[in-house]
Parts: sequence; C-alpha cells; structure tokens
Amino acid sequence: MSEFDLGALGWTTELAEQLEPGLVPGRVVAAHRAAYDVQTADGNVRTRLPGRLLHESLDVAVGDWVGLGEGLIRVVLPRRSAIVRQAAGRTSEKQTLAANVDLGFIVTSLGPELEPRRIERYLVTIWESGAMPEIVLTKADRVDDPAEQVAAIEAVAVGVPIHVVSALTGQGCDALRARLQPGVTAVLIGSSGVGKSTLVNRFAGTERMAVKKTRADDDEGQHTTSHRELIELPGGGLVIDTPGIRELQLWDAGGIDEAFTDVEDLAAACRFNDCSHSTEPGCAVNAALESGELAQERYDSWRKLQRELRAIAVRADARLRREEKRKWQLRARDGRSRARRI
Ligand SMILES: Nc1nc2c(ncn2[C@@H]2O[C@H](COP(=O)(O)OP(=O)(O)OP(=O)(O)O)[C@@H](O)[C@H]2O)c(=O)[nH]1
Ligand SMILES: [Mg+2]
Ligand SMILES: [Zn+2]
Repeated sequence: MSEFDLGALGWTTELAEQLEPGLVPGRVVAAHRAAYDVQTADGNVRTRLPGRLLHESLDVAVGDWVGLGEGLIRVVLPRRSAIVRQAAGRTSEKQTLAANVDLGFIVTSLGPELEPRRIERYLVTIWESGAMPEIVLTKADRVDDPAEQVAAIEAVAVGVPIHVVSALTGQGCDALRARLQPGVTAVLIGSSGVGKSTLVNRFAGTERMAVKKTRADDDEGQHTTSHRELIELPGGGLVIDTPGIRELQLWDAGGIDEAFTDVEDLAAACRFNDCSHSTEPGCAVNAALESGELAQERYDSWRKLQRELRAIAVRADARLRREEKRKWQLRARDGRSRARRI
C-alpha cells in the first residue's frame, strides 16, 4: 500500500512530538452522526470514540489531529484554532465547526438577500477562533455593479480582505484559490445556498460535494451539504466545506474587539474610562454618531453583541458549575466501584 503523505494534510514535527508513542496519527476529514473519517498514513479509516470518551463528550471536529489506538480515537491533539458556536436549538452546548483552520472564509452571495449585519456575527466568531477571517462575496454574475454592496460589507468588516467571485464566470476564483497554499486549511461558512460547495467543486476540479441542481431548488433552509468535510485540493491547500448555517449563535464573544476595532478605538478616546456613551461629556462615540463618522446601526450591533457576550458569560458560569458537579459525581461513582472491587 502506498503511504499517504500526512505532511500534505499539515502534519508537523511539533504535532508528532505531542502524540503518545504507539498511537497512529490522523486528521479528521469528515464528521458523521456518530462516526468520523480519519485520514492516516495508511489510508482513510472510519472510526468512532470509545464509550468512555463519548461519555465525557470529548469534542472532536473536522480538522482535528487525533491519535488512534485499536482503531478508535484515543486522543485529540491540542488545536491551534477552533471555530466554535453555540449548538443550534435551545441548548447551551458548544459545537466546534472546524479545528486547526488558518483561514475562515465567510461566504455570502451578492444580490437582494445580502445582509451586512449578519457578517458581524461571523467575524466575531472567526476572530475568536484563532483563524484569520476573509469575506467571499459570491454570485457576482447576478449583479451589474457590486461596488455598493462591497462598500456595505467593508463598513462592517474593517480591515478584512474581501473577495468578489462568480463560480459561473470564474471571476475572482483564481485569486481566491491562490489563498489556499499547500498546508493551509480554510473553512467555508455561511448560509445555505450561497455557493460554498460550488466553489469547493471548482477548486477540486470534480463534483466532490453535492450542490443544489437548479435555481428553483434554491430554497432557503434546504441544506444540500449535510456534513462537514475536509477536502485536499489538487496542487495543495485544504478546504473544509460545511452545511449552511441558519443563525450563527455566538459561543464566546472574545473576538468582538477585533471585529469592532473602529468602535473600540472611539470608545477608548472617551473622556471617562467607564463611559456608557449616553450623556457623559467628552464622549467620542456620541460625537462620532452625531458627525456620521460612526453609523448608528453599527453602534447598535456593537451594543447588541456586547449584551450577548454578557449573557454568554452568565451561561458559561452556570455550565462550569454543572460540569464541576458532574465530574465530582463521576469521581464519586468511580470511587464506589473501586471500593466494591477491593
Ligand atoms: N449565478 C450563480 N449561481 C451560483 C454561483 N455559485 C453557486 N451558484 C448556485 O447556487 C446554488 C447553491 O449552491 P451550493 O454550492 O449548493 O450552496 P451551498 O452554500 O453549498 O449550500 P448548502 O450546502 O446548503 O450550505 C446552486 O444552484 C448553484 O448552482 C455563482 O457564482 N453564480
Ligand atoms: Mg454546500
Ligand atoms: Zn463614550
């Protein structure tokens, strides 16, 4: 059997040093309901977590480097980045969308449905992850002149590179592909139907991912991609395709400072350190709102995301207490069963 070169997937000596001897290294390339596909030097294996790690809800995501033992995942190596959101639904569980990612491509389509406000939330998530955000505006062929929409995105994505592409005409695709150098991992995230899988297929040169067949099927909420998958591109570069996200719930809003540097800089210039930007004299934020330098909507989203941040912190505290309690219960139970064995 020909050996698969793990280096092409980003395996490094630093990672190798962190792996216990005896375990087989591999990268998680697809996540299914209860199973994972892991690429090892000897090929692609379908695997899962052993019962104990499943019980401890070990977090495994596409892009993770894992150590396999007797065919099962025994360990997840430390991540250099992780894109995390609050799982969909009424839970307060976290969900890792992708791990060990260098570039987070926030994908949205040009046209009447473009929603710049939605991008801010994605930016907070990517900044927090440790990956670098870039914005990909797709379906450029559908608009005569994207300049106005691009400007609207620039206003919410201060200092973030923006790509305007069309998978139909090829516009901007080579420049975007050039971002995916060998060893670089990018993830595509965004709403359903914006053209993530279409781009992946174009870069892969084959129909790697299923895409919506006709425009008539282009129905919001009807997700075509149903699982996350890491794809190795010919010529190097790795890209993770993900299912469309309906609403991105923040998990940890630590990235808010980077996503809102314009507002944070203004707030830092207020006369009082603890300025609430309401009626205080010398408030730089209010002055910028009045002069129009800062758009009211931008300020409002900043406040809204900060409120979410506080709610998240409260939830995280409660969760920590629950986890502590659970660990304590597990230890107590282990202690009891050991006592019985003696
Ligand atoms: N006009 C035009 N249509 C495009 C372009 N890119 C993708 N599409 C169409 O948009 C539809 C959705 O594309 P997909 O690639 O399946 O979208 P997706 O983001 O992967 O969607 P999910 O997997 O549901 O998240 C398909 O019908 C594509 O043919 C483009 O550049 N121009
Ligand atoms: Mg898709
Ligand atoms: Zn102020």
